[in-house]
Amino acid sequence: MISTNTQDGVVVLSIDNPPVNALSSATCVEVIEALQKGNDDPAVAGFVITGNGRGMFSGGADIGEFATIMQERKVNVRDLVDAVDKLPKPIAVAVDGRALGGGLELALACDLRLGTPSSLFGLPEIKLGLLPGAGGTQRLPRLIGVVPALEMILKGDNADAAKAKKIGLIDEVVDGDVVAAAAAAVRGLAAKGEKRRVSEKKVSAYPIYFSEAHKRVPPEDKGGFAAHKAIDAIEAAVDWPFNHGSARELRYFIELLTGRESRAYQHIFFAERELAKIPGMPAGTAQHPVRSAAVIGSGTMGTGIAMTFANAGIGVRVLDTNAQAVERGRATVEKTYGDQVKRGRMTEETAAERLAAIEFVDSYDKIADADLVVEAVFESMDVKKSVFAQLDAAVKPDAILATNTSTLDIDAIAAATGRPGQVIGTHFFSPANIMKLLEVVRGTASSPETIATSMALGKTLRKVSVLVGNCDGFVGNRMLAPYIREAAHLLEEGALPQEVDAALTDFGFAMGPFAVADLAGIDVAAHIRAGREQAGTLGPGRVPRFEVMLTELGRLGQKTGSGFYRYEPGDRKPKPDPQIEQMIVEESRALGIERRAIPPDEIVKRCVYALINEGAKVLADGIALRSGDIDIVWIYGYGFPPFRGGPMYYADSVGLKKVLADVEAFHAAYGERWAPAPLLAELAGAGKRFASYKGAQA
Ligand code: T1G
Repeated sequence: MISTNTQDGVVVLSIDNPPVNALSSATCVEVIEALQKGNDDPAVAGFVITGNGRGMFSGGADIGEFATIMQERKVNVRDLVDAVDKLPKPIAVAVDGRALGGGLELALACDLRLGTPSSLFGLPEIKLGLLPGAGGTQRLPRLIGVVPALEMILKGDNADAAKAKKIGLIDEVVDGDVVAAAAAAVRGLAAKGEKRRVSEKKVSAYPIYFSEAHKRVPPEDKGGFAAHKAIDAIEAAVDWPFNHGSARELRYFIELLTGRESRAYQHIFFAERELAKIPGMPAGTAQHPVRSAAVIGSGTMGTGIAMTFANAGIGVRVLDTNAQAVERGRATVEKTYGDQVKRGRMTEETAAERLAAIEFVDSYDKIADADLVVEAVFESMDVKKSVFAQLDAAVKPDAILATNTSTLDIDAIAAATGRPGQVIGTHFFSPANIMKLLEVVRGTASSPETIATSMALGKTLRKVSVLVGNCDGFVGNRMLAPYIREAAHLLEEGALPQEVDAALTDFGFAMGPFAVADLAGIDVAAHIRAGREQAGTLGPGRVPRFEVMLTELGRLGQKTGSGFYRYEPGDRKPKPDPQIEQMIVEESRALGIERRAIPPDEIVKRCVYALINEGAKVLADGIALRSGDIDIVWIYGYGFPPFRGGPMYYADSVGLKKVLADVEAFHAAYGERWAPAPLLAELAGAGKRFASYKGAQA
């Protein structure tokens, strides 16, 4: 796990613990022992710690050991950092790649930090519902100041070498042998009998920095628990001597580590890494290189997808035979990049490069050599079949043909071509250049190569790719239907849009279902409803029809200034509208429903349990490979609160027996739409969790 060599009196320790040089307990023990051995050797002047020379210094503490590290009181990163801090001889780190979490905290404990130009430095613990627990909250503010330390720890983003040098996080950027440079620097310190322990530095700050920081993070019960604790720990660094502040940090760290929130984030961390593991996919399945792409349709989704390719450095041609649509598309792309330059989020050069990578064309022969095509035209089966037939005729035989449909049958679309094995769904979420989720929808004929290429492409496009099966709405939209249906039933029974949305945003959703409906467009929901009504897949029993009523009133949502809410010109803030309240009350009267006050927790249970019940069916049908995949879809695509781990993880944390009992009660009260999913009943009966279900694969 570590190797050592001595360079002119300096012991160099190289950590090599694939895949990410996690500082597991065993690795920490080895490093501590090597330091003690060198310390006892009078010939040793000092130490350098470095990575494996393959672009990874350390990915931090071993997340896989979190569950046991406290119970078994195993040696851990904190012990290693303390051992370094107490070393009488000088020590430096030579960072060749990423130094994250405990890896950066180890570096902070050393006298000197040297990095290569490509090295990255970050404390991402907040993304795991934690704070830096190995001295980071005490040493970082001492080294770079309180305000930059708050920024780095509360955001959890990486600093590249140039920024790290600029903020004083590292001492030197070495374009060459960073280990040799570090060893020389250590020899220099040893010669002067000097050490530069960060723990001995003083730090000061105005209390207002902390009170203001508390205001900028979410409330403790809305995913902000770790952030508030991190701010308190950094404040302790200012108010107390190092050891006292450090003890405070440890207490907060243990509280978070054993807390519900961090366990949910750890679930998401590993669930995200499971996504690429596809059961039954032959090892070494070939992936086609995607060097050039094409997008059909220059509407909102088409241009968003085109920018996604350009942002990943892949040249893309956008085909649209409608000249106005092309002009609108071109204007959207230019405005998007122009705004990013204005906001300082992109340089003029990068914007020019991205714009140059997107070419608008008006005929199929101009996209004949694309490696992959994504169709993003109007959501109609006939339109899509005609486009795919033309693509099949025009585009080179080994190209992959993907559709961005959000609900339609992939197999039916594939059947319009002579290459169904190369047809697949790539369901982007609006705005496609922003939203991280990508549902990769496999058709019955989609070949392993087409699937592997599409999943890998998702990573290249910096998306979180989830492989899902082919059914009405795939995973996300299939579960969305009963969720928004239940929300509509709640309106009929006594709630108002703002009450339903408030209950669900209090639960932690980024937005409530009615604000989302207004954003997405009421006519889109009405169009999908009409399609399901025609196909007879609207679901058991009478389905509320508010989207139809609003469409008839021309209230299509934000784009028309009113939907379930009304909007002031230029203001996206939803405002309750008495007209809507009247419409809803009259609808209840027309349905003979006596309206009642509906408590927020009932609103949450009925909407979230509708998700969970459908999720259980999605899992049993093999449309999702794992319950964790469903959680990732809902967190990255639909704003489900990450601190609750996703709908299926949340159900497991509540306990399936309890969830089933409520679903059965809703079934008795509201009828067939609440028939408990057989898998939910089965797992609850067996005292099992969705996470343990390894059932039918898509
Ligand atoms: N511990 C254990 N396993 C890890 C790991 C870690 N820290 N990081 C990655 N892995 C596994 C991962 O599960 C996957 O396994 C494989 O490595 C490749 O990962 C005290 C407490 C480093 C940027 O939050 O962000 O230090 O699926 O697919 O895309 O304050 O992994 O192959 O079996 O993501 O090249 C803080 C987490 C820990 C960094 C590499 N550190 N890791 O990305 O590979 S908390 C983090 C990452 C801490 C201290 C606290 C990324 C990466 P498998 P990958 P990648």
